[in-house]
Amino acid sequence: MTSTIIKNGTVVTADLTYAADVRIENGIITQIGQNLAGDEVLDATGCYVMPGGIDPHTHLEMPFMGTYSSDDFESGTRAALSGGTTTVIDFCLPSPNQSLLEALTMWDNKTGKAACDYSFHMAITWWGEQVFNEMAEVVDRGITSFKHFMAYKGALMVDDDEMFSSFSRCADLGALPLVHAENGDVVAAMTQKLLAEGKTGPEAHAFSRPPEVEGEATNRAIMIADMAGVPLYVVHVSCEQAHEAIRRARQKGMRVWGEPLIQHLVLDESEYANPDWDYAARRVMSPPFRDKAHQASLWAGLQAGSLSCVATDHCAFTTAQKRNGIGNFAKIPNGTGGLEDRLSVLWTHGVNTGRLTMNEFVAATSTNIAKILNMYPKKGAVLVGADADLVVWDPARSKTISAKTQQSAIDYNVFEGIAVKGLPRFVLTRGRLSVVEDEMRHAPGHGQFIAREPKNPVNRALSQWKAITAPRAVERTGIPATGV
Ligand code: DUC
Ligand code: ZN
Ligand code: ZN
Ligand code: ZN
Repeated sequence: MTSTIIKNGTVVTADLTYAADVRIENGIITQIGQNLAGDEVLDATGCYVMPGGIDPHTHLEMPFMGTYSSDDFESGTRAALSGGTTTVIDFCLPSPNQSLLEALTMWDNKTGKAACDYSFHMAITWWGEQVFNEMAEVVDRGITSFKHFMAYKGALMVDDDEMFSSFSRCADLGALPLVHAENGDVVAAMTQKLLAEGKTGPEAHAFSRPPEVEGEATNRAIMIADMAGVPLYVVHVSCEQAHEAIRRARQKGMRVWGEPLIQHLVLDESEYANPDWDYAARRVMSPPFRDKAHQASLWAGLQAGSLSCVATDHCAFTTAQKRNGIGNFAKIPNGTGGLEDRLSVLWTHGVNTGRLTMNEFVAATSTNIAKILNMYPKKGAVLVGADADLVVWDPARSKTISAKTQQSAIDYNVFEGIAVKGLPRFVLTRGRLSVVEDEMRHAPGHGQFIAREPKNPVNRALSQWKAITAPRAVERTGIPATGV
């Protein structure tokens, strides 16, 4: 059996930093120690050997707002690998009334050229007995997290009764509910008002979804999760109001996790004031970029541990696609890219500034989500037996981010012009050397689906805690909650 040795590096995990060599055989880490020898040697002198990044929030080739996001599993996973991300969790999005299992087959069929491993979250976009029943099968197929959109009224949005029914079902299945927390009714009303006032440009997108709509929905989702007795993961936390709700819930003993995006951490609402329509529209996403006070809140949350994982919500649309919204901001496809720049931007603005330790960086980009989604220690770890998804991180390499050199299929980059210091020297996905500095050596099709086990704990505010005397049975039958 051939072995690869990553030599002379410093291993950095979520809890330890130490000098060691790492042996890889058959895609697995088989030894960590001193003075290891093997067939192929990768020189990590001056570098940190870290678990590859896990992006828990991508939308690859997703049908959305009348079009498809432009990075598919080929370009998307290539972009991920180029920046040191070795696993992506994508959203399977059934259309209203579509079978979850049928949607899953459609998503499976998109992944043939994935170059890194991937998993799915299943979105609950409608509710009924069929969805209730199929959720068990989805869990059996290794998809143990269910996303709920509290926004996109008339399209993806679920009501509170549907959300409570689905959260309760998640509790019974040991699955984890996720929420996109924005009050979709209020967003829809504010959108109509702005358009009626003639405010049709991309800057009005931000006015249509102020922090309050996010704070309200985050609070509501947390309370509904508490009543359903299930943990909750809040995606793209962009503002203090949402962060505050998560912080308070955690302080009460509730298992609630928050995910800021790298975009919200470094880009702010002044981007929408750019008079160039294309420039501003390329930055239209939901939730929108916020002012700097909200950014400070997100950084504080990462430092203090009230926010857990940094993601991208990578949902890339070309300028031509964005132009569908000329004359009506509500028709600009929502989404930005970030998959290939997440690690270098977070390292530059987090570790190099002293806001995050290297270990906190690993926790926020890889290990925490691996634990939350039950992929640990197969993913998110540098341990014997773990998948050799590794990034050999060179803190001295630098570049200026530019669309000209990116892997993503779109024609711009929201981080254009940002200088980063800290980039991969090597990236390995299940032992396969896929990136050597700027050179891509990835293999389309190498990526595998990662099935996950259900095991999420009961969630209760401490104020309501009652001892549970027997483990909760996994309920696979029962009367579907009504409330369609
Ligand atoms: N927000 C976006 O900006 N894009 C995709 C979906 C979402 O919730
Ligand atoms: Zn969302
Ligand atoms: Zn989103
Ligand atoms: Zn999203």
